[in-house]
Amino acid sequence: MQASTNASDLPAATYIGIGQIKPLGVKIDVPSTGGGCGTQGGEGKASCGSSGGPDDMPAEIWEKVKNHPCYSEEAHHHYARMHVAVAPACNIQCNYCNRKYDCSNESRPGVVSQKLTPEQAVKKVVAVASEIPQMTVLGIAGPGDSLASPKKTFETFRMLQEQAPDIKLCLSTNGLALPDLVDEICKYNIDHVTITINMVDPAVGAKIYPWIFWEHKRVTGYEAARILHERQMKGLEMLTARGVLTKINSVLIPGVNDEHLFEVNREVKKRGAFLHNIMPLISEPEHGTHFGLSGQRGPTAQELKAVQDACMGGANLMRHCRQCRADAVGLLGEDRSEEFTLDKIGQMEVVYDLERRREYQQRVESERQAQHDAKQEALAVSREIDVADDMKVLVAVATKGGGRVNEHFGHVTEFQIFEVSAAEALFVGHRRVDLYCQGGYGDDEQLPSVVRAINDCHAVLVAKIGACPKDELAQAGIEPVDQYVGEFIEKAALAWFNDYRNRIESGAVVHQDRGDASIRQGAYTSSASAA
Ligand code: CLF
Ligand code: SF4
Repeated sequence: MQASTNASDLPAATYIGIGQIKPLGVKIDVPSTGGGCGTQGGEGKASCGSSGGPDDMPAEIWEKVKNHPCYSEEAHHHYARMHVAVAPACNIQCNYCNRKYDCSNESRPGVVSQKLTPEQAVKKVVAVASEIPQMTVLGIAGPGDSLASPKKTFETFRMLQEQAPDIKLCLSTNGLALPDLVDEICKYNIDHVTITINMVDPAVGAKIYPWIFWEHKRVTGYEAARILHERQMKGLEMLTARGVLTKINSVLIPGVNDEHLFEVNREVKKRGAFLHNIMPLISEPEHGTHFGLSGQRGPTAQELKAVQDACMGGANLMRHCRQCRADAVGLLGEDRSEEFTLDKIGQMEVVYDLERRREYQQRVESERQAQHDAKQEALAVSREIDVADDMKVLVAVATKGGGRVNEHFGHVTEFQIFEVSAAEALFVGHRRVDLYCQGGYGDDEQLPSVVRAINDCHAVLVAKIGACPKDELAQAGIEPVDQYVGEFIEKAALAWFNDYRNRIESGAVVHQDRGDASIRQGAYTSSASAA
């Protein structure tokens, strides 16, 4: 197992999570009072991975994932990550990429990052870590491929480790250069590596990659995909052998690799991948990509879920990816990069207080423990109820973080989606929407698009909602629920579900299946998310 200095500096905690966490963006005060698994062999329990807890995996794995918002679904409610755009070059071409924008393997088209030198990048990370104490992970994810610019990538990690040893290091790559750089990855204690693997059959790969740059020349077609595939598999095996946690990102491209991703899932599991993240293709003509211009569409919400569900039982699935940009800052689903431009950092008084970060994160741990306990209690109650069927429904939740129902319907830019049954309440995805509330008033023109985004849900849990959206949601067959304000999400979702079942039984409501929903395509601007 690879030695890790960055993870071991964090306080030992029983479970992860948020004490009196303050809203992101608020400076912390000095607290007055203290404040999966067999993953390496791919033979772990089905429950481990992104939704797993400390009981599902060896302690050393838990230490690595417990506060990584991408590797632990639970952590993503509480911990933030940031990216620095230090790696501009790329050594392959993907049909869903336009180099004008960031690498779509780990971000999305439509926004361009401010490129940084390693020195600028480290300065930025330290500034962000001082302001956002729950920022625990630095990722390098472009804007090209992190390993196509290895000097810049590793120099950034090296310098950061000296200045901020408690921050976990993470990188994302297409895998072509990976086998040659595994030693460097281990040398810098990079515990988390993502490889984008869209195929294990070069015939499928030839439809996704027009060329790669290999041994000083451009290679095209089947041969290009074959080389890429071999390098990806070799890199994954080498990382597994060294104890580095690997996540596999796959872009779901309907009609190209949708049926093939099941095989990808099995092959990466065999080689020890910790997680498999199946992401929707983002493809619009205005992005200028080959797929965008040739009319290749992305999947619907139900198509994505169906492929993810079909892969259950193989490599553990990540379903909370936000396809964030190469300079993203904040909780997954929010983007605070505008607050940390080089100009603004230059004016900040930066004090990196490791002790204060630890104390803050301990409060996060308490809150996470409370969320975990609340879910277990709610599940125990729910499982007592005698049910004859295995009904499952989707519920949309308005939250601004902390794992609670705490957002006004009109302020939502992203709903979290939970699948609820008598036996579980599981996060299964998110849906981006345009803000309904504009300048204090509801924008009725936005409502249909919001309804479309959660059209497959039976209810939406909110902290508050106005009369007009309430009526429109009800007419669409989605129940607006505002009686669980401030409650932990899973507890609230299970309570609503049990109440819903009671109403079905009493004849007060008739249960009906819901239709499909749309995944929002295109750019996700920081102004929209910050509003
Ligand atoms: Fe960044 Fe990626 Fe590390 Fe996370 S993102 S390099 S593993 S720290 Fe996370 Fe963003 Fe999805 Fe990536 S939500 S795009 S999976
Ligand atoms: Fe674009 Fe990333 Fe593919 Fe390179 S690896 S072509 S930057 S999507």
